[in-house]
Amino acid sequence: MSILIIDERPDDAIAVLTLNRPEVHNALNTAVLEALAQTLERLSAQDDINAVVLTGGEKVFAAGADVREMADLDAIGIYRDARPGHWRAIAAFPKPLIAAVNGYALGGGCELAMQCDIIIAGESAQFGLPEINLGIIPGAGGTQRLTRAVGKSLAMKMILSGEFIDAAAALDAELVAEVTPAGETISRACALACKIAEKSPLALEMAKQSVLKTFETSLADGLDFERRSFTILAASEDRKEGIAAFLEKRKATFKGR
Ligand code: CO8
Repeated sequence: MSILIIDERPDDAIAVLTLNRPEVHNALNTAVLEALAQTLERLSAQDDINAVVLTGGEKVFAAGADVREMADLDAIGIYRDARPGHWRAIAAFPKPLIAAVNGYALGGGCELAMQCDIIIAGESAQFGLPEINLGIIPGAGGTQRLTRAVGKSLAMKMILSGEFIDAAAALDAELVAEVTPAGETISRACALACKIAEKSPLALEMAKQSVLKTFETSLADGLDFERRSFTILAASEDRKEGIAAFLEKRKATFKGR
């Protein structure tokens, strides 16, 4: 059985990727991260896919880095590790990426969910960065992305104590966009992905880049980036089609040109 199940749905212009190492609670070893990075790189070049949903199991999204694999790495091994490259490739995916989280999203699993653009959580979801219990700290962006998502005090509490938060608290803290009833997380994430996938691929990519700039730049530079992206889109066929469809009271058909 594949460690990453890939379900491409070109009719809906989405793909659903499922982490599949249930025997170790979907622990993210190098092979899973490599498969995920390579799949996203391939999907980024595929015109019939405009959005991707990433999910795990019913009880566990992912319980973090594979502790057994990590245990054998010394400092030089970690320095030469292939995994940071895979994490960067995942972060560079240009299309909308939605995490559908049920159960535990811990350590690297929480970091993976936070690398997605939107998190939809089932009622059973639990988020945590328990690395402190192992005598280490988050190593795939957790200290940065959690703090930006939920603010300093809650991030400090979670990172310093290793305590988890449930789906309701994650919604309160704006770590997730929505909480769904049990059993509806993936269908809701797919419905949202389908809705997003109907939009102009160019506009989606530039909107994603512009929002992500918020975390990298000053307001002035971010506004400048947004303005340039807005201007570039004025040259697209999709903009003409979107405005014409609105004026003609019909549904737009975007081509990504
Ligand atoms: N790695 C490897 N195996 C794991 C992991 C993991 N992260 N999590 C669970 N497993 C395995 C267990 O060892 C167990 O295997 P076995 O049956 O052979 O003993 C099996 O999965 C089932 O686990 P449990 O029996 O523990 O199941 P429970 O339901 O009792 O508990 C928990 C579930 C709470 C999820 C518990 O398994 C747990 O606490 N897991 C570890 C969570 C954790 O510490 N995560 C952080 C890991 S460190 C990290 O993510 C750093 C990221 C840095 C990335 C850097 C990239 C460059």
